Amino acid sequence: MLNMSENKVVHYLKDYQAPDFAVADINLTFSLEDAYATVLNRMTVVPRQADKPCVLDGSAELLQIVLNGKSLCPHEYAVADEKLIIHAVPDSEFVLEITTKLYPAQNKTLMGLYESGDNLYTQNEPEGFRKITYYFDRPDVMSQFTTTIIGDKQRYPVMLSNGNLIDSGELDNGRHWVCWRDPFAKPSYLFALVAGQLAVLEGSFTTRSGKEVALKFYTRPEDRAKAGFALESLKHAMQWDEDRFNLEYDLNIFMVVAVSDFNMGAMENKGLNIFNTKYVLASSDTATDADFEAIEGVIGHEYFHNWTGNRVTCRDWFQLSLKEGLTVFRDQEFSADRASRAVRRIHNVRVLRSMQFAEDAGPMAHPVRPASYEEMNNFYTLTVYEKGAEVVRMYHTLLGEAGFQKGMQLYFQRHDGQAVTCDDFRAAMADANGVNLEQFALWYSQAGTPQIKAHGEYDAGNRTFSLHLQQYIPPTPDMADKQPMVIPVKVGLLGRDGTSVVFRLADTDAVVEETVLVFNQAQQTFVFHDVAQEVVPSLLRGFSAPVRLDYPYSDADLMLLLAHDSDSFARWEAAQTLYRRAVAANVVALEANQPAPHHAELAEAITAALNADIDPAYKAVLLQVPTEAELWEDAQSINPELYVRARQALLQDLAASMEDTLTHWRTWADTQEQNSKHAAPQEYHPDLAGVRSLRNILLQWGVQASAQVLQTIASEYTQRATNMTHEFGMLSAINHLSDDKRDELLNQFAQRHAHDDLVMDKYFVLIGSSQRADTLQQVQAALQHPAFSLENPNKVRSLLGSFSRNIQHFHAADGSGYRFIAEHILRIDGFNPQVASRLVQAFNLYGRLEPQRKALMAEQLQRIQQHEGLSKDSREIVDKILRD
Ligand code: B3K
Ligand code: ZN
Repeated sequence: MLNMSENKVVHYLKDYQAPDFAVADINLTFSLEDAYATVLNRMTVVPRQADKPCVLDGSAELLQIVLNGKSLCPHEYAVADEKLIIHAVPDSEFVLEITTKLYPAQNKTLMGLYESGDNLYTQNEPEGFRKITYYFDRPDVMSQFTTTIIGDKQRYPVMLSNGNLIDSGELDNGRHWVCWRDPFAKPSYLFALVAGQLAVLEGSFTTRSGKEVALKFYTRPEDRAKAGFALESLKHAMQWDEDRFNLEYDLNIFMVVAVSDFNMGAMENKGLNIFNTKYVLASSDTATDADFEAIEGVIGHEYFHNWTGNRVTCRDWFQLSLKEGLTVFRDQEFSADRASRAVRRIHNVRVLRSMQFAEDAGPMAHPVRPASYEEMNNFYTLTVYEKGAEVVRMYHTLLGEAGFQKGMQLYFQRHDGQAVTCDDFRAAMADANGVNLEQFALWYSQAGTPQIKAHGEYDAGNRTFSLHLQQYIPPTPDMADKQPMVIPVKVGLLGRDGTSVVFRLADTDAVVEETVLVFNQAQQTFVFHDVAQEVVPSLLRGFSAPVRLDYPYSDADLMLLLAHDSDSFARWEAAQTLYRRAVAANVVALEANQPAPHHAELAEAITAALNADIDPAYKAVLLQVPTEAELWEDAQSINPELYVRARQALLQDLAASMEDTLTHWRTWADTQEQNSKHAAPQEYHPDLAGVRSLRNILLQWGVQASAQVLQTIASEYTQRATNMTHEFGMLSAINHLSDDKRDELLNQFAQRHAHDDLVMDKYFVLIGSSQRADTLQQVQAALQHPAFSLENPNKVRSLLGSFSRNIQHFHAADGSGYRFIAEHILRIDGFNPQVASRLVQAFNLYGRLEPQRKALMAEQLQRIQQHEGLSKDSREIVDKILRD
């Protein structure tokens, strides 16, 4: 049922119904003209039940409908609310031919078929295909697509679609045609078309069964040389999927097209991935090491979708995490197997905790499998992706690598070629391993971050350590009362001297150093036997579940874990907890108008960690103080600026105590790079990336400790700026300083890279995220910069997105930040609702703000809500926020 109150259409998971029609095959013919395109869609439709009206999704200009060769008269069909209803269709197979007319140059939504530069691209997930033609635009209708494209040879020399090129030819008037056929049945959201003037970088990969796959990367001609790293990443991904998941590529060609106007990162269309240029193009003088890593990760992610998403797809959009959570888990594992597993894990946890936990604690909280939505585009969220990946990781933690792979095999055996649900995935995991995963289903249906309260005691007489755990899942707007979940808690024990202490669990004879407790009741006590000495537990190792865990450690316990824990996550987490406590103490002091306290012991502990014999990339993450969102967690009546000041005060205090250590390691990092055994040390390489990430965070701390560091940066700038990791690192370190030198260097940067779209994005990020007092003015000025465009999502995300996350300025006490962002949301919403509604989520903290800011924010939210013609995308979000 649809809920039509307030003119809203709400879609509910509980209302799912199987489609009334199947499509045996679909033939699309695109004729590309100067100012428009026509699309002839000829499909063979098979009714699954008699007497059902044929309802197709679509919003394109409709030119003609032909049913079994006979053109339909207007009284034989109706068009309304993005639906085409054909009143009477035959009970058995029939052929439907629908012609539509599209205007790609005017399509600024970047969904459906649109123009960017002079080329044409598509984006159809989740519901873009209905902008192209009338179809059963839902993922459980899968069909074989054949696509013919006809266009001018000069303007569209390259014309691509899914599958294999089966034919092509010349026409009169300088036109030509191509025909592509995809042998694999797929839903409409995986359809893609690209046409235009594009250069190609080619490679090849031989699969384990000996099939040679042509790899083709299409870019603007001037960008071709920058696609080399992405091409190599693709080969690594293809190899890895064979080695780790036993999955081989299935077509003879794999194409990637890079486009600069794109609503998201990339799209896994069958055989024809379309990518934001940001995740394809890189050279070491224009891309940072982090950019290289992101490219490898996203190339992997989209490639891995070929099996987890395309071969087995989602029954409906509520099941999105079936493909996204699983594919994020796979790309995380790919990156971790490539290099620095420990640091990658920490990076993923940091994103989850600072962003997904915030989502879970706000108005948009929803389960990994949402129960309802108004606009599906709003549900491509951190919860579906990142928490979804944690849910998949928990199967892995509970079943082990071998058990997990058995589950994957059964999943493909059962469901290859089908559109299925998260329950089907869970059933495959359970059945392949002969285990019951009923309770595990709650991870898909209950929103909110579970909280674990833990405490423990050692009994010297019985040589036992008892760990008491209690779980609580906070209410979310969609659900008040929650059931206890299955939470894998990985645990080890450390003695007072920092060594690992072995133990035995009650039901076994095995003496072990580590175990995964299956915590599945509201409260539970786990007893560790034969524990030889008093211990400090190391909990939630590897971040074994997406929960908050609170154990009453003393600071000394945490320092012990920080110095000795063999689990790299738990060791890092000890430092995070110490930082959190220190900032909390600063908040209390600042609130009482007292100076923030000095944290001498913490400085000593961090110094010792820096001086320990550990990987430089790991040292770098140890120096990351939790983000403000992690610091305020689920607090109420938040004054965001107070947290910025308290965090800043901690950084200054620690940096001042550690100045010599910081300088020492910075010099060390320089020597490492200079004496590197790598032939081209300026290029991306995981080892050097680790060294550079350490150097850059040391620079950030260094700037806090001494003004001298700015001078050093200024004097070294030109020489180091040949490498973007250094250049961006230096600019980030000085970005908050009010010194004129900062502006000078930033302007120099903008002038030097004016021609490079992706580097200019970095310039806009720096402007939008600065803590300088004049940031809003600088952002306003940047809107006029010739490289800026409100129509380009990368630009909006760089400048306005970063400003909306700039705690100090977005939450300025006078409301100027809220007003500015609201104004721009309304400008963007008129032509690109998806980008606008992302920006609306900057206001998610509304319900938890202190009263004055809350009132200022309410004004702007109401202004958005009352805006005439507001998109349903933005409306869904703003309504939810104001209800909070
Ligand atoms: N599946 C796409 C995301 C589509 C987003 C639509 N708003 C990319 C990905 O997750 O791989
Ligand atoms: Zn994905």
